This record gives sequence, structure tokens and C-alpha cells, in this order.
Amino acid sequence: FSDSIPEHHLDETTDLKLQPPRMYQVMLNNDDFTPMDFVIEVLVRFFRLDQEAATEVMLQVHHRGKAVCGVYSAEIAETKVVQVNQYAREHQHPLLCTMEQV
Ligand code: NFA
Repeated sequence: FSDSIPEHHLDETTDLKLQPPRMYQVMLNNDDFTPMDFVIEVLVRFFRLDQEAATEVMLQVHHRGKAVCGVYSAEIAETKVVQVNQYAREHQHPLLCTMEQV
């Protein structure tokens, strides 16, 4: 809507470009079938975690049902979700990646 307001009337509260972007938590969800090692590999490959951090997040998903893998703007979060779900399906695993606005 700020496109319709003359530029000299905009300030930092009305110019949407000066607002921080909405952020999204990208989550992995637990299931009974995906191997733990595959989940760790996904966390290293797509979320740039080291082996130790990836193991911690995997165990958190396993024990609590889901966990945050990273927090990103919408476009990046959507890309992670698509890439992880595609990768899991290619390897015949039911692992599910989802996103939630912070
Ligand atoms: N619950 C899975 C198992 O016991 C492991 C898993 C962890 C799956 C995190 C999905 C996410 N093999």
C-alpha cells in the first residue's frame, strides 16, 4: 500500500521496505520410519549444521515430535521445505519438513 503514498510522506513506520521481513521457523517432524542417520544428513546438507548440532536437533525431533532447524525469510524458508521434502521422497523416506511464521 505504501506504493500509493507520495514518497515524501513516507516514514519508517509506513514504508514496508524499511520493516524487517517476516521470519519463518523451518521444522522437521518426527515419524517412525526415517533412519536417524538420514535425518542428520539432511540437517548437515540443507541447514549447514555440523555433525554434533545436527545430532542434537535430530534427537529433539525424535523425542519432542518436532524441532526448529533454522529461521529464514519466506522465500528461503519455502525453498528449504521444498528441497528437503523432495530429497526425502527421492530416498523413499516419509520425513516431513514444514514452516511456521515466528
Ligand atoms: N523416529 C525416527 C526413528 O526412530 C527417527 C527420526 C528422527 C525421524 C527425526 C524423523 C525425524 N527411526
